[in-house]
Amino acid sequence: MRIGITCYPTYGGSGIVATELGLELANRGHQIHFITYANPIRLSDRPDIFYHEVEVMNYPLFQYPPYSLALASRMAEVAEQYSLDLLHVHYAIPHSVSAMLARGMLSSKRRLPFVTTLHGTDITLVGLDRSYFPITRYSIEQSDAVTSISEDLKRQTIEMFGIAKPIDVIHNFVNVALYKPAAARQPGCRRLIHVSNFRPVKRVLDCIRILAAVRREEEAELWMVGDGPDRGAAERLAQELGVIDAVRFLGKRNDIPALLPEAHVLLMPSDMESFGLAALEGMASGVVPVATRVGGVPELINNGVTGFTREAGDVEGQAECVIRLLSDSALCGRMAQAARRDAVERFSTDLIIPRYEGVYRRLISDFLA
Ligand code: GMT
Repeated sequence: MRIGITCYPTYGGSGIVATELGLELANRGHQIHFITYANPIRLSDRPDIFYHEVEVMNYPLFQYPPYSLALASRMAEVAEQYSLDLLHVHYAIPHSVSAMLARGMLSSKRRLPFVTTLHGTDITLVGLDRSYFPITRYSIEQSDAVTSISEDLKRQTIEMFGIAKPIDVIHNFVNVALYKPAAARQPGCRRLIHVSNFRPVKRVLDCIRILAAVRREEEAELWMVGDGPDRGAAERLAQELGVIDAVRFLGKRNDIPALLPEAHVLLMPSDMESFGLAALEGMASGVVPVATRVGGVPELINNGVTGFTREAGDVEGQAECVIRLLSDSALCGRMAQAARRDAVERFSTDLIIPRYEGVYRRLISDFLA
């Protein structure tokens, strides 16, 4: 199939899923075209994958450059030039609106169905904003197929938007050949890791508080991977709580598969996670997640078996889980193995990518019918 993919090519989870999906689909022989404003991260040099940049012309009259329109034009142009079979857009706003326009622009010449994948904050935060609510609902309803990365997000989408359209749940996936436990971890290492874009929804300050509570009982250090608005506050809090020497802020990194297996425990104290891709990548790497019981996280982490989940904001509870793991290496090892096994058995690319291919085939055959 010839597939156009649009996403936010940034460090957010939806961009990572879209890029990994494109790579995996290309491995399976599909022709993949990324249509975005920048080359997506994790898109290694692959001559078989096309990248079409969306350029947004600025003009003094435009207080807000109309990116959605430039994207729609580019989508239509690429679809026509390369005879795309479909578009797959990740994150509803504004990508599904642009895809809807592109489909309309081409309708007299060719059919261009589009799939919208809902990732989380496109529904739970941004989509609910008064200025975006009606257009988000409309563009989801107008999509030829809709997928959601968890049952919880599907439920929320139906409840909040009253969507009648069928939604296929296709969980996030992980390349278990790339994300795998280290052959041998540094002996005596007691390392916690957090990976995110440091937005308020991630509660990065809780990572620092958890570390401070853990260090009252156990030696531990924390790697903070990523960057974003709450990084400065996290650094200040680490100073205040006297743990700055035990925290390393590593910034944005492209070597996450190499970093993860260097840790024992992954912290994901978010206020909301529609799925929690970072925790899944940790599990595949043999790192036990200690996370919050929010959104789709319970669909991923089996509390007490493949990781621990506590209420959002329960810093003491999460710290206790970390202490249990660090003080009982047999327990930590058992849970790390269970987490890895679960990632392989339920969320590996081999299982999940065919689900997307199934949606594409259904769409194309519906259109041919
Ligand atoms: O939260 C992020 O890191 C970014 C956000 C996005 O849409 O880019 O992530 C969402 O999508 C990820 C991939 O599908 C999910 O694993 C995350 O749980 C989800 N984040 C939230 O719901 C807050």
